[in-house]
Amino acid sequence: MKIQNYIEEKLNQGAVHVTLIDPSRQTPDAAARLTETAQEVGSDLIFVGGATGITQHALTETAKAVKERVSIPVLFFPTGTESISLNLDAFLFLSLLNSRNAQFFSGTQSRVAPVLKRLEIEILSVGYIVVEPGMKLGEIGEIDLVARDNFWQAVGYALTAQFMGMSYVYLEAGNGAAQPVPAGMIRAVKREIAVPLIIGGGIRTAIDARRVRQAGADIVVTGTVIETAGYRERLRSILSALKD
Ligand code: 1GP
Repeated sequence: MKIQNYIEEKLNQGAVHVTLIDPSRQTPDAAARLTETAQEVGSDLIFVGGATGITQHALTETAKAVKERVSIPVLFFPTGTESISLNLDAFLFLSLLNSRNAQFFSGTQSRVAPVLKRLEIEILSVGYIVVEPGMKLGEIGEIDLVARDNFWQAVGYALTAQFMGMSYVYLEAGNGAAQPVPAGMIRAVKREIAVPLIIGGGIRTAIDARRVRQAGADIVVTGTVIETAGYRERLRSILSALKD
């Protein structure tokens, strides 16, 4: 089944949860074990990627180890990194809509697109919008961050993504952010768009997860939480907040 159809089916049943695994943070084997736990507690998808410091070797080995261990789809999440993985189930074709640098908007993508076409890799096109604080991605992506109280600007970018024909809108507060994207902003964007809304960055607790879900997140991405002690229980409570 195509990944996009899989996501659509999952969305018909409720919110979708994604576990993000950063290959620079642990060995491939540890990454595989973490994602296996994520699958056990109910995660629907795995993203492999991260903003900085990912070597091609770590990425390839992590992608391979994770693929061997889990049966849920594993997607490549190419945020800012030069490394690339072509051996996963689909490729998130992200355009950083509020970057000042056209390389992040369409430049890098234009170099990889012919390869993706020839390899017949499934593409999920995503309008990626970075909201304060933006963290490392905000810096390396040369982002004009959307201010946390500027709901209208977030709506403008989200509608831009939709009008450009992108399949998903992704509001990102940044990996390791102290707080998720504000609920009011999620609500404002969700009211306006017709494509699924992905929310990531700073979601660590069941309360955070419930808040973003109730505000309108269709797909919720967590990363850091899997790197902390007691991650199985934390993830389990996030999943029950999203799925109940
Ligand atoms: C994915 O960058 C996020 O969108 C992950 O952020 O590590 O803060 O969960 P956290």
